[in-house]
Order: sequence, then structure tokens, then C-alpha cells
Amino acid sequence: MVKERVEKVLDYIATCSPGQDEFYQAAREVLESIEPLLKAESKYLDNNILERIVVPERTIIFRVNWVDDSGVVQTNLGYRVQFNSAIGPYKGGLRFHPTVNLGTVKFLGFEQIFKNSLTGLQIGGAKGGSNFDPKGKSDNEVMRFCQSFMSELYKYIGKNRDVPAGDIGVGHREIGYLFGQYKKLTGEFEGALTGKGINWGGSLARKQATGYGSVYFAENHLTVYNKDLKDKICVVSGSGNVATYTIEKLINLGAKPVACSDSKGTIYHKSGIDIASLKAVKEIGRESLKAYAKIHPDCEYIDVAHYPKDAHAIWHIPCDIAFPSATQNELTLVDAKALVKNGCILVNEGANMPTTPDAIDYLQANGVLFSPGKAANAGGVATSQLEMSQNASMTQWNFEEVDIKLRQIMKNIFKKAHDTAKEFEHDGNLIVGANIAGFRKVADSMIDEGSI
Ligand code: NDP
Ligand code: 2IT
Repeated sequence: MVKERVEKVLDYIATCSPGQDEFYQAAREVLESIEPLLKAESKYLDNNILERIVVPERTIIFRVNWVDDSGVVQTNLGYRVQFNSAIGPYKGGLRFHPTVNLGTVKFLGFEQIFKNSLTGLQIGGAKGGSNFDPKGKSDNEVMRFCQSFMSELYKYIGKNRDVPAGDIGVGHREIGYLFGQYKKLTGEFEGALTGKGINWGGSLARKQATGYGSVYFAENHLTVYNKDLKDKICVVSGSGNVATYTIEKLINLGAKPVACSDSKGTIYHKSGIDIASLKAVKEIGRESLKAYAKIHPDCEYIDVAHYPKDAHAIWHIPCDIAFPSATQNELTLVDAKALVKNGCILVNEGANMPTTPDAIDYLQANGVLFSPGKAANAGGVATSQLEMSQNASMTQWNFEEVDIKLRQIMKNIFKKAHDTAKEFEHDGNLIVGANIAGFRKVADSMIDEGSI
């Protein structure tokens, strides 16, 4: 009965959202893993919650015209998927990357519903973005694009309505231009975006929060198995916001991150990544990691072209812990086999859905601990909510205050996922625990709020 209903809803997605493979993948993982809850309590099927929760409350798609530096008008697509507001105003990032399409935004928005629920805070799920590529554009081009994007988006967002933030390709610079335009169009200086600059309403520690939170989550996970981070060899994919601050916190806590990557290649720095030059190259210089390898002659550089399509160099470097922190489906079955062969004990997802389903199965079957992204990377959005809280009370907390709250939130999320897995007799399976705990709060709220 439960299995058939889940299959029916998945068939509906396949029929009504053809070609949205990433959304289908995300929905399948959630719906299949919550089967123990659906079997235990009939109210979710009785109230058609599955049928309702896989459909966004609102999808906004718009044209973004902007003028490039040579005076030519360029056109991109803009998206905002307001997926679920049962437990709070819509909340979730904006992604600017050439691969972004409606399926990408829907998968991210769907994941965000359950992630935000897990934080224990009052935030609903949403995601947005554009197929605009900030790479290779001048600051002025990025500014004109952001202004044009916000000229449409501002109609749908607001501090109590929908609060976007950053994601891939959207950082401090983009949030600044978006915020400036929002303020100009509405005349309101309000927290309608998070990830803002410290001088204009941002929260200390938001920049670090996803990466730091991911490491705090890993710490909690290891503790249950009487292990810790000390001297652990770590590999971290990506070298953007999440990866950089994962590496920084790992170093602070005595682990040894030795490799990271970007869209062009991977660096393997056996003596340990130098965080200062990583930030100088990627965060400040917006350069490729090749520039890091030039500064450090003892660092090996592996060009992405030297690896087959279904494998990624970073996961073939021997490690104790892997932190996929770049993008979706970046850790495949071939990669998982290499991790197991090299004795990896934990895969801790910093990115959204970075591990393919067959890779997850393989890791779990081979006893590798697995921290799912919607729990492990929730520190970013949780700290965004702390930013909203500070904006609402017109205060600014210091770095330590925010960091202490973040640490506690990650501990609570871990405990919730871990205890819920146990409650449903899937001890140690944090995918089941996180999905059930995240789903239950939202679904119960949907039932309470009636047939809206
Ligand atoms: P950034 O844009 O700061 O960094 C992304 C990094 O991943 C870059 O190093 C980029 O390479 C690499 N990358 C991105 N796309 C690809 C691709 N298709 N193939 C290969 N490499 C790629 O993004 P974030 O660090 O913010 O986000 C990383 C992940 O974390 C995403 O999955 C995001 O959804 C997730 N996340 C982010 C949060 C946040 O607060 N920022 C919160 C929770 C999750 P290059 O440098 O060459 O561009
Ligand atoms: O995937 C995510 O959780 C984010 N990109 C952060 C969202 C947010 O609103 O801070």
C-alpha cells in the first residue's frame, strides 16, 4: 500500500515534470526513505500529503535582460520556486550557473523544505537562480545582471514572505547588488535577503557557517562511534564558500585537509592545504586552483581532463574523511569504490545531493558512515535565520555568539536525525532519520493548516 502510493507519486513527477531528473532523484530519495513513517502513521497518506508536498506552492520564471560591457543586450532565465511555506516564510538560496534549469531549482527547493525543517527554526523551503554565468564577467556586468534579476524578483520576496540568499555563483558581491536594487525598488531597508555584508545588515559568521557547520556535524557523527577529527586526512571537493570554510575549520580542529578542487582541476597538497593562499587564490583572486599549485611547488595539480567522465580525481586521493562540497552528483559509484578501497570512514555532504544514489548504497553497504547534505550543510541556512532574527530586532551579535548558536544547532540536528533513525529501527542511517524528522514537522503543519 505505502510502496504503491510512493511509486504513484513518483510516476506523477516523471509524467508532469519530464526531464527534471535531479528533482526526480531528490524526490525518490525522500519519499522512499520515509516509508517507515508512512507505514506507522496513516494520516500522511489519508491527507494526500505526498501528492501535495511534491508540487511547489508557486513557481516564478522570468526573462532577465541586461546590457554587457560592449553595449549588447543579453538574455537569461530567472527562477524562484516557492516550494513550501507550512512552517515559515520561504527561505533558500539563489544559484547563478550556466547549468541551472527548472529541474535544478526544483530539486534544490525540495531539499530545502526538509533541511529548513530540521534546523528547528521557522523557515519554509524555496530556491531560485539563473543560467547566468558570473565567471568571466566584469563587476559591472554582474551588477547590471543582478539589478535586472531583482527588478522582477522583488515583487515576490520580503522579510516575512520569501528571503533569498547565496548558493553557487552567488556570494557577497552578488547579494550586495541584489540588495541595493531591492532597496531602491521598495524603499525599504529590510532583511529580504541574507548573506548581506557586515556593514549593511549581515550576520557575523554567516560566511563561515555552512563549512563550519558541516565540520561540527562530522564531529558529532564521529563521536557516536568513539572517533574524532584529530589528525584525520580529509579531502574536500570544491574551493568555494562551503569548501573553504570546511577546510579552515578542519585545520582549526586538528584534522589535515590535503586536497580540494574546482571546475578545472584538483590540488593534492600532501603536507596540508595552506588556507591563506587558498583564500587569496579563490575567494579574493577568483582564479583557478592552478594558481595555488604555482605558489606551492610541492603541490600536485590534476587537470579535470585527465579523469574519465564518471570519476573525479579528488575521491581517488587516500583519505579518512571525504567532504563533497561542490555540486550535485559529483561523487559517483566509481568514486565510492575508490573511497572504500582507501579506507575512508565517513562521507559528510557539504553540498546538496553530491553523492549519486548508487554511490550512497555502496558506501553504506561497506560500512562507511554517511552524513546527508540536508542535515550536514544546514548550518548555512540556520545562520541565515539568525541573520533574519538580528535584522528583526535591529541588533548585531558578535562572532562568538553566532558561532556558539551554530554549534548547538548542528548538535541538535545531528541528534534529531540520529534519534529518529533509531525510533524507526534504522539505527545509524541518517538519511532515514533526517528525512523522516524533516518531513514529519512540515507534514503535520500542513495537516494543521488545512487544505490550503
Ligand atoms: P561556490 O560558488 O562558492 O563554490 C562552488 C565550488 O564548486 C567552486 O569551487 C566551483 O568551481 C565548484 N563547482 C561548482 N559547480 C561545479 C561543477 N558543475 N563541476 C565542478 N565543480 C563545480 O558555491 P558554494 O560553496 O556556496 O556551494 C557549494 C555547494 O554547497 C552547492 O551544492 C550548494 O548548493 C551547497 N550549499 C551552499 C550553501 C551556502 O551557504 N553557500 C549552504 C548549503 C549548501 P569553480 O571555482 O571553478 O567555479
Ligand atoms: O542550500 C542552502 O541551504 C543554501 N544555499 C543557503 C540558503 C540560505 O537561505 O541561507
